[in-house]
Amino acid sequence: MLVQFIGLGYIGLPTAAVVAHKGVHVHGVDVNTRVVETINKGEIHIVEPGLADVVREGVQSGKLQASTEPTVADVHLVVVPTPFKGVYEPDISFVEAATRKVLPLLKEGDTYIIESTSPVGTTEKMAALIFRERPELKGHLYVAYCPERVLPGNVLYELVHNDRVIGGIDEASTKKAIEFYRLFVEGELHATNARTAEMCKLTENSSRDVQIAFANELSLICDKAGINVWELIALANRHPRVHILQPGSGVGGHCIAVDPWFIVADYPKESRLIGTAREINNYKSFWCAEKIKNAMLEFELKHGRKPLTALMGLAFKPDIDDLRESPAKYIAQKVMQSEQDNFLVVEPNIKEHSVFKLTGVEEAYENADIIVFLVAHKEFKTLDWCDDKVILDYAGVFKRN
Ligand code: SAJ
Repeated sequence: MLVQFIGLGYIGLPTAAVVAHKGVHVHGVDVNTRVVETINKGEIHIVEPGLADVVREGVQSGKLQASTEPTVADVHLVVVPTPFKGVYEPDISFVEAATRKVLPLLKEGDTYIIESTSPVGTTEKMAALIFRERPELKGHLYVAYCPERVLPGNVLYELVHNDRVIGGIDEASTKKAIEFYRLFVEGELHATNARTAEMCKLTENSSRDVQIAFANELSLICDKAGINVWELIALANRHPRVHILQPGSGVGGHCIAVDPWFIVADYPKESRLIGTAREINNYKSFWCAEKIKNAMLEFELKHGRKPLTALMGLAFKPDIDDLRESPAKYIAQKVMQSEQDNFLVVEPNIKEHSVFKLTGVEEAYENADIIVFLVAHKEFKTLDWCDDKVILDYAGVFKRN
């Protein structure tokens, strides 16, 4: 059996490597020649614990190889990005391009699976496209959707141990796709149809987004009411059926801040709560930036000089080096727009940044007049509270007002 992965990014490459590790031959395809060359050398182009070893082993054993061109295979997986176009409209052009590329190579009995996060109906659309171009395959090709649901940083474990939701365009397709995932997944494999599986992925991340929006809304209310939101949430969570998440400087990453729009774009009238939650979480970052600017002005009025402000954290969540779609980075850019001089920017998880000059944790904490916690990195939690500084804790580092 030969399994082909179209897209060797954060999900495609680890999955390809895990399948190869099970002794199956894997052909990986990526449009980026640098990615292909790196993998064929047994190296990796992304940061993920443990991945380098599995890829090296796969390439050395001859089970894993990469190319810019697809090949004839038995199982084809589409694991490419689905970004936005225009105003929060999902762009499935990469999924379509991958499908068109593999289309001439498909043969009777093959399985075609989409893993990319996709708007509802994408799998059916791709099936229609395939059968339009290759009508002889109708009834002889298995087509399914199975979303990835792994947490960056813990991908290799979660790929194997998480449950999977698998939905085919018909029952035979669902069964066939389940057989494939049994090769390497130890979690449960849940059968459904393609539309439900697509919606399930969007629902998981929208649910988290809505829950975080509730915490963020509470933080805005508590700021006005003079209540410590962290204490409030901890107390409310003592109720056996209440589980409130944590407020922060906004919601980032390439999934939770993105996927809800895939529902809103297609069902705008019905998805009012989901859309509002997105707005609340975005607004929280804007609000933090305004608060910082106000605190700086207040300081200047009181002390007759401009303050030195330390922005603590740039990553999109604690203890990672990933800055993409980061609310902390957005806030830093916003407050530093008109002047860069009176700021110290701290991000202990990266060495250097092309835009921000980085300062060490201790140095910034010691020298700044205003300390703004944007991310709750572990390096910040060991600092001592300072009464003589203005501390704006949007990440819950000290959980004090
Ligand atoms: N956040 C809060 N408060 C919280 C929890 C998180 O403000 O109480 C913020 C984080 O700081 C971050 C954002 O939310 O900015 C998202 O972080 P996350 O850890 O919740 O999730 P991601 O984006 O790293 O990964 C998510 C996961 N989905 C869910 O937990 C439902 C992961 O399982 C998915 O595979 C991934 O999205 C994806 O690819 O869709």
